[in-house]
Amino acid sequence: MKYFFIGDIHGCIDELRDLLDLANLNPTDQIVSLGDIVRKGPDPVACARLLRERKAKAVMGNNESRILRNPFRRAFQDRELMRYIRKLPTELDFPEINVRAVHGGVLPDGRRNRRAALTLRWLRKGKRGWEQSGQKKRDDEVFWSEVWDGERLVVYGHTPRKEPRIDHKAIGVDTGCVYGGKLTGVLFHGPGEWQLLQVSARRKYAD
Ligand SMILES: [Mn+2]
Repeated sequence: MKYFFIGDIHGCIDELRDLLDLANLNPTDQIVSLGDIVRKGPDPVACARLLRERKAKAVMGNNESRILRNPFRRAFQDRELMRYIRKLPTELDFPEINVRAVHGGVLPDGRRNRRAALTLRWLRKGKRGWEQSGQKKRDDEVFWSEVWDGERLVVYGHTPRKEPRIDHKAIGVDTGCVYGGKLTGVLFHGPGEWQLLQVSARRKYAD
């Protein structure tokens, strides 16, 4: 059984289909979305539907959380999608491959933290050690995955980059598909045995 973790989809249904074709999974393999399935891109409802059809698991992203908080963002008016989003956990743990899946990141103490799970990027040194900072880097701040040294390999999205970011104990796979970049997935054959798979965005859907 393999596990396939997919970065920020943002409604990019064509690229999601392309990536799943490329992965060529067996029916018993497990698909896991790393959150931000919705907003910005062309068809979030189709993406959520396809993930459900493939019995995918998913963690909540800050964009799912935003839709739940703000009734005016419930523009999809799709009750099935809203029900799906409401049930998403903030983290998923896969002891069998020693992986922890989260949208944003994990604080160095390793404790479950909803805010970090949804939005973590930069850490600053506080009185009691590292604490979560803002979404843009300032002086003396470090990206959380640079200092993460917990038991699990953390697979995450949220922070778009040209290429996936590989750290000692973390793999970041948001490659900005909705901004015209790539949709990236990481396929685990076993603990520590993984490969990156990517498809290019067919076009730029958002700035
Ligand atoms: Mn995000």
